[in-house]
Amino acid sequence: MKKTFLATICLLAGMNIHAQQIDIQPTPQQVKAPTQSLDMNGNYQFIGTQEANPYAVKSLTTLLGTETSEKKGLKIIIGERSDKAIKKYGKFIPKQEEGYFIRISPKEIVLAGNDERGTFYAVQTLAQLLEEGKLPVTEITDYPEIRFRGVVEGFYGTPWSHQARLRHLKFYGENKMNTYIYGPKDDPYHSSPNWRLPYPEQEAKQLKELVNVAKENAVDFVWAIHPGKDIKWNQEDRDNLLNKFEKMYELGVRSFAVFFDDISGEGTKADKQAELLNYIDEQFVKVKKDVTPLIMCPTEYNKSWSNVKGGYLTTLGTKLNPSIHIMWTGDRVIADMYEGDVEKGGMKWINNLIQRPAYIWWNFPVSDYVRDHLLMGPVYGNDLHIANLMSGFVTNPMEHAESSLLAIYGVASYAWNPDVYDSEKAWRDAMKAILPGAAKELEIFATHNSDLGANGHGY
Ligand code: BEU
Repeated sequence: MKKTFLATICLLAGMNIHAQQIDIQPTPQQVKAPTQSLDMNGNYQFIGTQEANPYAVKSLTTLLGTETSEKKGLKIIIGERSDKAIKKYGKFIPKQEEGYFIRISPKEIVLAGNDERGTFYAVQTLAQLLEEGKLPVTEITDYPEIRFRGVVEGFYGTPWSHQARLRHLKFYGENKMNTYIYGPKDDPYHSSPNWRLPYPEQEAKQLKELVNVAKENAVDFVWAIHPGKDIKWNQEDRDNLLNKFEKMYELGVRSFAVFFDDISGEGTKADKQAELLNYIDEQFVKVKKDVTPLIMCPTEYNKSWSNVKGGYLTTLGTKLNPSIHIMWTGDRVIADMYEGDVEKGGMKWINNLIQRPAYIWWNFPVSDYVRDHLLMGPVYGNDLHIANLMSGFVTNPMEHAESSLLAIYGVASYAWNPDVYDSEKAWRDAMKAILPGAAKELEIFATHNSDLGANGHGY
């Protein structure tokens, strides 16, 4: 009798007693087990759309369509903590940057971000929850464990195509990655010989489009320069570098990196590098006000190539302005991260020398040292409990953009919520997300393309 009564109430409210299972990528921090699901009948009134992050609103209307009736239909309330529409839900929103709170009930749907990115991510989660016109009745509280998560296009070989980059930026947004560092070694305008010159018109136009698409997908487009092969430590080259950054700023770039990896000679001097970076920080980043903190890749970017007695890393640690991030690939060029200790190695070793948490440049699935292999196996090997020891985690992919998506999906999952990261599950989920119509076939292909073979890095 009780059951029939409940079922009748539920049907009237557009609810089903059978709940969907919640399986979100990356795994949220907290999910209330759903007991029912809600039929989304297409009748909605949106509240808060004027104030909310416009890219989150755009993503919401792409998902659900535009508002159907002003004062009728299911209320969908969207916005950031400080917005009028969201104020009363403030106590439920996590305080972490990019965090969000979702409530799905027959009365209303709340998509509340701690900040603009948080709201965007709330909508990405909603998109994954919506299956065959149904949403689970639930509450989700979520935020990332690692502040900067993403990709560094930093390999040797053919740089990715413009179309591939556009596809990637959308994929990063959907999977809650917030960083794309542009630094393909074989772009002559990123590195020598042309780092001093502006991009030709066509390339500049494409970069401008990438910056805009990154913005729409809640991704920081970080443009990196690699000047160390022939830089002169004089005012002329300082100006050349700042002029190039100005040109990139005009294209819309608001995040910058300077790479000093894989060089020799004059360019490798730590005190000169620190002086230049601090100069850019003071004359450009701090002056502009809307530019994010600089990222630098050191020459001694892994332990096996470091000479502690030579003082390179210690100099960077003491001299570089504290806001500047320092990248690190681990104990070796190709390596996985672990806690370690100050004496022997690992995260604690490097953090102690550079006096800040390292920004991890993870060299997987990059294949520029095993070019006749595709690296499509699962993402594993990094310690699951060291998020607090790093400021960022970005993966260096293969020159094959599409085949790299499997690993990138795994990294997105790891970097958001490493404590519960499940390597095999993320790998299989990635196949379903990337090639839904042929996930089984992709699994066979990827299984046979997981081994690096013998390689100089012993990875
Ligand atoms: C991967 O082979 C790889 C290693 C390094 N030589 C370069 N720099 C860093 O890892 C920092 C990278 O560009 C290259 O892709």
